[in-house]
Amino acid sequence: MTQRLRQSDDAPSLRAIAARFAIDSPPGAIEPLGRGLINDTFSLQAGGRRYVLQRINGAVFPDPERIMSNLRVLGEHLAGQMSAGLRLPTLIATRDGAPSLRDANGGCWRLMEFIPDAVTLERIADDGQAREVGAVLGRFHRLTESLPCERLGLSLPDFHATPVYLERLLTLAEQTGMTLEDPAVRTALDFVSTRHALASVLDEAQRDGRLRLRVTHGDPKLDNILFDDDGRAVALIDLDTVQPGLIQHDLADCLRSCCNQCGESADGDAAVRFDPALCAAILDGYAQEMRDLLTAADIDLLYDAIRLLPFELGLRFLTDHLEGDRYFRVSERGQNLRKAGIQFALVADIERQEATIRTLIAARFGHNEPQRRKGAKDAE
Ligand code: GN1
Ligand code: MG
Repeated sequence: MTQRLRQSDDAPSLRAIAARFAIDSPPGAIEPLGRGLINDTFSLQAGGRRYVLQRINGAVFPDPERIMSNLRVLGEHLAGQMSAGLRLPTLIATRDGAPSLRDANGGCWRLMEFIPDAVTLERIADDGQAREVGAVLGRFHRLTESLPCERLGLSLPDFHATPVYLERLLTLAEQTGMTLEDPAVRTALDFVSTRHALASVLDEAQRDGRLRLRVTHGDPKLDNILFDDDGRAVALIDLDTVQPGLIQHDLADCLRSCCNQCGESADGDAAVRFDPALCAAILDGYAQEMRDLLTAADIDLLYDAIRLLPFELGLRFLTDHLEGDRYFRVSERGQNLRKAGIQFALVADIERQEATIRTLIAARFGHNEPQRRKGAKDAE
């Protein structure tokens, strides 16, 4: 079971850990930071500057040092291109010059600069912000297009292997007959049972060569995008899952997060809905950066990806509920089950709007330039 830190319990040792990093001043106030579900993240003040101290969840990431080496490769690649409008958190080495350290319990810790004058948004307020979201993700993909993705290790193997998630859920459902008495679990499993084929749609396209691996962020949800005072999306944070993957996973995951204005927990009364206007604006921003780098297959699989990503996250939440909430942080029992239902409601709304979404995609990426896109495909 994943260990969780409570700041009150661990404040002195947090300070001792922070002091092992190469910062000029003694560590000051340390407080929990953000809404992440996996790692333990803290804000650290020291000498008038602010930092982010983080323990990487060793139960999730098999080799945390690999994350750090990926970040070094990515940082070096982007170093010359920072004027291109994309900031990433700067890593601070330990006093021994290592990128991270292990505590007495084997926990892996790292320290980053807190990106100043930039904030996350709880929800997108208008199309302008949505366009910015698409543009910053597109910029990340465009700037990393020239970084051979084999230079990155797998920080989280099978992270987007939806068929593996599905198989695991079905096996679990078979074994745990008892939990099926819960009508909400039953409803969720019924929803899944009519959509088995969906799980393999991107996997197959990658295996038969229609899609190729590229550098991906892995978690471009709204919480991980920073905006400056002028409303420009300027930075991507939470880079643990940067690894070779499919850009469709990134773009669709971003749409999954941003176009559901109720949020993943849907605390209010409003029905879960995939907002097509926000989707259009995000695709506009993304197309502005990436249109010329996409093949016909990249575009053809976009709708399927948009439907797949909430399905995949729903599978993961539901599985975690049945396994006893071992992966995603929850504040109460039943939360993962409720969150699975919200993701499945999003899938259903996307299915209802299939024609609209396909039209939005076609309008931005076009089916009217076969010559250029054929050329791009031949060049692969
Ligand atoms: C997890 O830890 P956090 O909150 O950044 C998860 C993502 C999910 C996301 C849903 C490594 O991210 O895949 O999309 O929750 N990260 C991992 O909020 O599993
Ligand atoms: Mg994350």
